[in-house]
Amino acid sequence: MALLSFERRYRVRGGTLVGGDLFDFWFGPFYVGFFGVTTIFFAVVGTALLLWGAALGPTWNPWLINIAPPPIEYGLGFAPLREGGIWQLVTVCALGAFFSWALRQAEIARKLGMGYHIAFAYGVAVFAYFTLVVIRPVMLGAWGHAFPYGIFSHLDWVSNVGYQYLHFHYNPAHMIAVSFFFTTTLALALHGGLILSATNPQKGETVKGAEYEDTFFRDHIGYSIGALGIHRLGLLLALSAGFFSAVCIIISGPYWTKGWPEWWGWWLNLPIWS
Ligand code: UQ1
Repeated sequence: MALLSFERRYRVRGGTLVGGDLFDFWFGPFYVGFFGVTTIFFAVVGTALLLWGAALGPTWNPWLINIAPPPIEYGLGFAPLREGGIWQLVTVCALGAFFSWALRQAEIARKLGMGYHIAFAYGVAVFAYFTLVVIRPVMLGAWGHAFPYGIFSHLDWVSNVGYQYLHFHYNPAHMIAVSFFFTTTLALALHGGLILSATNPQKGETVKGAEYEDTFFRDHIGYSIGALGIHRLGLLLALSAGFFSAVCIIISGPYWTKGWPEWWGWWLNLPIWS
């Protein structure tokens, strides 16, 4: 496609949420907009803070750099920069950048007269992060319950919090989240396989269309969900994975403090076993 003639049709002014015409232009291939500017601002400041935190720490080994939240004793107050304050500022910048990015997606969709599905989908991932670093720590009364920013340190956090509940895989919402993650990969593998099998044929074969795709699954399992349906299903599966991930960590602590295997006592205590 001649990119420039395509762009002339779609690079139109208007539809901005904030800033009017001020940032309503493109920088090379990228739409700028008010939220493009705020994304860059928060991302640059947040990265600089992480580098400063690393410089204060004992190592430049990228696996071991650790920017930790404040100790529990600081509760929900501000902490000195070297004792979790940098983590707090990085978190403000991260949320500023993530919200800006979502609003930029919404603004671009608005300009093009499209739905807000992409901003919503991205928003669910941001929600999962927000539950870990804001909602759950606030419910537990201390920023120290959030996870640290570091490759190994955040893995250690996940491991420690998991063992705090004895065996995290018995968390029912975790079970649902994992099932959605696996089903998402199954759906995308089937969809990717189906599309390539039909539209990327061997030399000498012809490209097949939607009728072939539907017919394969009708022959195979008696049902085809359809070209639009598979994308609705994929979005639902992926969003549910993110949503139940947020639920499974929110209920760990604020609503259940014992080991997760013990939660299944309700099942063992049903009167039907006696
Ligand atoms: C499917 O039925 C379908 O419709 C033709 C697709 O669209 C191209 C698909 O990608 C897949 C994977 C299926 C099969 C999926 C189900 C849930 C029956």
